[in-house]
Amino acid sequence: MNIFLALESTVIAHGLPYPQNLDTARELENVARAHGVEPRTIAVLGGEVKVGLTDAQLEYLAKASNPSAGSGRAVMKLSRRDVAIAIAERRDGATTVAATMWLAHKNGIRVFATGGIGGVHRTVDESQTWDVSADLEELARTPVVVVCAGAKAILDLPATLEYLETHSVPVLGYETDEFPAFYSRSSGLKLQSRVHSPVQAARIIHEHWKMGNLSGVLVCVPIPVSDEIPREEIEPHIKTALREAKEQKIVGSKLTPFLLSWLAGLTANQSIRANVALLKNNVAVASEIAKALAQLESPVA
Ligand code: PSU
Ligand code: MN
Repeated sequence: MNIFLALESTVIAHGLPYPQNLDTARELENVARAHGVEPRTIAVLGGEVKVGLTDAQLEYLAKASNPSAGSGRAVMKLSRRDVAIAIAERRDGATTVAATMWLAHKNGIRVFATGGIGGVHRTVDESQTWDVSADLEELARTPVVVVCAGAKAILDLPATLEYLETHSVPVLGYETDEFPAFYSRSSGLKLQSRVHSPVQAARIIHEHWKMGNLSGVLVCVPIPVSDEIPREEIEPHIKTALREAKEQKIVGSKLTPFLLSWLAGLTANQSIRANVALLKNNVAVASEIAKALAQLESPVA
């Protein structure tokens, strides 16, 4: 029986610069395969939902967002609400965590690996409105496991955790007691439950769904020690990026890509190396969870 792992495409088209995005997209698929799992990178191309991309399609998506290498056709950033628009208008689009979870679920895929989920954005001052990622809403209503390195550190992490609690989404720390902060291993925020193995995570996930819950489960894996950017080092850069976004009046779906690219500039690409490292690590853990879950659901005699 084949076991599948969903991968998102926003990180390729809007999260990382070319050519690191293409190398990373390929590497992530290879990490899954090395663990005996079939990767399925999800995107919309020419108005068609693709669950699994060919190497040429990965390359097309990675280059499209690059002004010098790309096709000149803008790739949309698709959250769940945007998918129908992309289909009707025959557009190309990269799927966020929210859209990827939903499309994975519709296609019978239960485990999904990403870098960091979207969450509740920070506000620099009271003149800004609240910005809450649709990723959180999707976790509340779609039964897919999302393996991540926490929520991006550019977000309001306490508020993001509160939201998940309100919406009854289990949040499991993988060999950690704390909600990881994407670039950094610790945030100071305690988690509800710590698991030490893919099998232990799979048992909780299995019971969660067996009881009829419709929500997803978030598994949080801290970035590997060797690639971590300590909190006190990244935090001043995040503050600078947030101030810049406010000054340039960047809002809505453009905000996350803007902040990530500013951080890359401010850290001389250290943030990109960290992002790639945690993605690979998450794909490895997610692949093992996918196998353990499949084993629980239909045990081989
Ligand atoms: N994590 C990354 N890079 C990214 C993203 C997450 O390391 O580019 C993307 C994901 O696709 C996530 C999206 O779903 O950013 C969140 O965007 P927003 O805050 O607009 O919902
Ligand atoms: Mn938003």
